[in-house]
Amino acid sequence: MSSVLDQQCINAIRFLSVDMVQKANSGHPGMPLGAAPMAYVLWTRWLKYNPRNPHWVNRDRFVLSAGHGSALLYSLLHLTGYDLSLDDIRQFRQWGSKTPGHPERRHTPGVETTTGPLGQGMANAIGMAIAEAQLAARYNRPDHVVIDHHTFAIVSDGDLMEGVASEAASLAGHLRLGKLTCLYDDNYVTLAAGTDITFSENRARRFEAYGWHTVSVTDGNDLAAIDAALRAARAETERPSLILVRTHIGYGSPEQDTFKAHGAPLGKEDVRRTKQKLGWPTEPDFLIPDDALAHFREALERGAHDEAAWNERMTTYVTTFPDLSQELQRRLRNELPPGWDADIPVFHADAKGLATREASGKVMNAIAPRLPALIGGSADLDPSTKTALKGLGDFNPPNSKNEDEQGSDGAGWSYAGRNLHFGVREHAMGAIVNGLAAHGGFIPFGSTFLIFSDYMRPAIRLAALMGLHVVHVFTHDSIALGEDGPTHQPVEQLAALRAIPNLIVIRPGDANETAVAWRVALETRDRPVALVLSRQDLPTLDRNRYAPAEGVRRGAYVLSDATVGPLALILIASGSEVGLIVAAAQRLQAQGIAVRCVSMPSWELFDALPQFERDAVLPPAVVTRLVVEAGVAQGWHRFVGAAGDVMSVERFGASAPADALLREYGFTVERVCARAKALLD
Ligand SMILES: Cc1ncc(C[n+]2csc(CCOP(=O)(O)OP(=O)(O)O)c2C)c(N)n1
Repeated sequence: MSSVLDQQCINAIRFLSVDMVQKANSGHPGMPLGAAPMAYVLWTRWLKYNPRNPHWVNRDRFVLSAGHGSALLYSLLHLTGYDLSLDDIRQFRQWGSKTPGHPERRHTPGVETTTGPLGQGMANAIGMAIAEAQLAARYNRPDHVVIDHHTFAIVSDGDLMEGVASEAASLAGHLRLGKLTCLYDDNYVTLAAGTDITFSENRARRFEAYGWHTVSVTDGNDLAAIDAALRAARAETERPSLILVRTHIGYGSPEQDTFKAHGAPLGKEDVRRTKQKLGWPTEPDFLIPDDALAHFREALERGAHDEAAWNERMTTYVTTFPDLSQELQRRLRNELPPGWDADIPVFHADAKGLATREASGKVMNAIAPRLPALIGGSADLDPSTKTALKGLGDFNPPNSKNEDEQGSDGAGWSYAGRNLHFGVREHAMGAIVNGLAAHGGFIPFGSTFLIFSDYMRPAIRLAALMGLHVVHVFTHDSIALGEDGPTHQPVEQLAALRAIPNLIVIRPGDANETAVAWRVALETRDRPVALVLSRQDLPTLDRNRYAPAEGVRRGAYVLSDATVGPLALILIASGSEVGLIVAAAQRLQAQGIAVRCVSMPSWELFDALPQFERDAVLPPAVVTRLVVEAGVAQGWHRFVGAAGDVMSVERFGASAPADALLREYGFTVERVCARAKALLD
């Protein structure tokens, strides 16, 4: 039985949301109307948070995966006392407001992750639950539990339909993330239809098959049943829980149970009728009864108390485990430990050289023991991407030691393990590393072939939008991967990644550039970085002869310069083509052509330089410029100008050995020299 006060509180959530949407004349009233009761029970009885300190480390994480229901979240944040005023609520979806169309991390206090693209939030929540499990396993000690929180998400039909959430849910079940609970707003309606025309599998059984614990609540207005389901989820420590709550989209409105209630303001008249139907005063708008507000604001005292209790535990922990606590706190402050880079190798000049993926693997393994925040893995490709952190354990549930330990790094299976095995789930990997980064305490990395960055692009984009510090390791970066053929050979992927704002893409040209690229990737605290690496060996340049690889930090730098005469030509390349332009430059130089070689691993880093520094690398007076890159030319023209040229790949690759492909596609010293001369002519 719910009390009058409960009903008041629930209706306060409902009608704040409805009024927000109505005033903005834009937004989604249906979901908050139906989901308000479950949100109310969760936020007043179960969720642990301190509205005065949204960054409290040990808070429960809450993700509104159905981000279109943002009005619901803003209502909760305002009512419980976060720094989100009624004025902010009134400014829903307006320019410069703290209440954007969909929840945005770093924009609104209390919003943990940016949601809206369906499925992502649920997968982020799974990343957050992994984060909690890993930190708890590494830092908690008997009687000294400092990391101990739950992760909750409200998910919708759209979330459960999307592949990314399905991939992540499958992994969450396998990983037995018992402290994760998803409340499913099971309302049988999506944006454009009833679910009966698209979505008819038994969702509970599907999640049970994934290894989840499920509970059904047949009436989404039954607070006692929702509460009991949350209690059952809390009691279940071995499996993640999905609570299927039968709700009604647009509850109480004339359009209840239809898709018309999903994503459009109800309209003045229907707002009035809905308020009347649910026993709510029709005036004024944005009404919050004092009793309801007082009840919600109990969260302030509860939160302050919970955080104070945790602070006490932390104080004891700090004195009992000074080293551990220092490490933990440094991680939570997002700082690199002193000496983290002390073991990064220097690679000696070598004409045969090594693949940049190999160099990357060596660098990662030199850094990882000194940098506990570095955790990650690949989508079933680490033998190829070289991203395994040797001897640092595999992340899997305790006592799950598989009989068949294929793929193990050999140092044991536990939640303290730092190698995450994502399985063949690129999209979930992208969203899960976002969840780890959003949680805090991690510099997560994910890895796959560059071609499959397409499979995780939505998550990469969101990392860039959120400014999350994650590192992507993309190997097999061009047609030169060889025999696997055009399905595996990236052509347009580099351009596609460079097109994402706020993502740093680095394609290093040799082993030492790779080492610097990793430094940049780890020192960058406020955005994602994609490292793009070769499968094939690349010569390690002699840095006594060529400029230091530190030039990577500037995005582009002069590797070698004309020794005689005024500069006639600039050759520019990234990654595996750097060695090619270096060889071509030698030949052209021998023929008396004054040529400069520029290694340009990162457009974004270069673009960040002041104009005069960019001009020093690419002098405006020298217009004869040739770019060589084994990918589409798109975007390079702004660096070569109208008088320049780009040697690129403007069609799909082919199945053949790498040498043959490079020859057939024109990536030879002869062809580079010929193209350069044609330009000069
Ligand atoms: C990846 C993605 N595709 C499409 C959309 C557009 N969209 C927003 S909500 C929605 C479906 C809504 O259905 P449901 O998830 O059941 O939410 P409800 O209608 O119950 O509010 C769609 C297709 C989106 N936000 N994200």
